[in-house]
Amino acid sequence: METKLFKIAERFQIDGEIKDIKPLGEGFINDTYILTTVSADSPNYLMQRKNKNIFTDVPAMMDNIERITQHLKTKIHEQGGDPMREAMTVTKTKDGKLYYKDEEGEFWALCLFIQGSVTHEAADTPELAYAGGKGIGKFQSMTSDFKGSLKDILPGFHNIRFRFKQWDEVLAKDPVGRKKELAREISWIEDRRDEMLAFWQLVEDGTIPTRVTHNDTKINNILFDDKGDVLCVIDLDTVLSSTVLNDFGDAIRSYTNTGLEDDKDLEKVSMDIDIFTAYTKGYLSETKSFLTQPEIDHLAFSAKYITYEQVLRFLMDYIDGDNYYKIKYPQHNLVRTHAQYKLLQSIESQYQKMKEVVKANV
Ligand code: GN1
Ligand code: MG
Repeated sequence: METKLFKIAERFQIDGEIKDIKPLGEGFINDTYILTTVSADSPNYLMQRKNKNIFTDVPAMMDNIERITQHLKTKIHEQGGDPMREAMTVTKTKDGKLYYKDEEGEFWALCLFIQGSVTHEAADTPELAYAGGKGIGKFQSMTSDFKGSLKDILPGFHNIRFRFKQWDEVLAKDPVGRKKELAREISWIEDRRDEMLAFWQLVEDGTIPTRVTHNDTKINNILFDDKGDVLCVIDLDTVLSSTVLNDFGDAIRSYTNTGLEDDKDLEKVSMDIDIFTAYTKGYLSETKSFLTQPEIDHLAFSAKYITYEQVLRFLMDYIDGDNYYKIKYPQHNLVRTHAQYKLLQSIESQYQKMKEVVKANV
């Protein structure tokens, strides 16, 4: 594997001599490596094999990423910031492409590793949550005047009508016979179907506008500096045109969880209202000037929406026989389903309070 990785890396415009390439992190979708160079004066890189089963048009995805990062860099430059540290930089291949397709048909891409940056797996403090909220808010604010159009590389990604279509198909098929043991879990989804569709209807009829969105705003997709300030937003694979509410909701799903996304101990899982408050304050400090009233009115709801969608997606993958998410053990997707449902219940029970927090910060 090592030699193969070296061979692939050599296709790219790397500044310096490669020292080693090691696996990094635990993404569910792509395989990520950190490429270090020999000299301390040369940068290091993040190298990824993009999951071509999920991203069926990697060239279009990389094109989206490049256009957004170029837009961000221009903005950052105008505002006197450092475009190399405050935005991701895609490293091209020696023949000027944004990706390399190997002999096996796998797609690879490289970006610069930002020296001194750190990631967090959990928002342990309100300060960190506030900084994360500001980070996503800034990303949305800087892209709010993006004029180009993004290719829809993941049709229906956070679209619950589309997810129900997939859901209905998977349930009708029940390919591995798991449905019979899951009546309770299935009712969690069905009981809320209308409520979720009513929200999505507002996106479909334009009451809630569509803008540039990140679509995977987990805390580990933000780079911080060693002082805890946000440097930049990474993992732009899912940048799409959608509602910014998805980004807010997904961040709340990730930041405020007092347990793990796949916690087996449900006692540990709940929504921390202090973390919610801090994230919301940070987020709105950057976005309240351009968000519309319908967007603001649905911020708290978006946390329910995205967490619900995640329950559905994990459960659907379990019923489907575990084809989408990487799993570590046979029941993993079911454990994830239960943990995310516990989080959803906690969000639902604190919903009024969440709405008040939003109101107090606009
Ligand atoms: C996936 O790429 P990663 O692991 O950050 C998924 C998200 C889910 C998340 C659940 C393209 O994100 O939508 O919310 O897992 N990404 C894709 O943790 O499906
Ligand atoms: Mg990620």
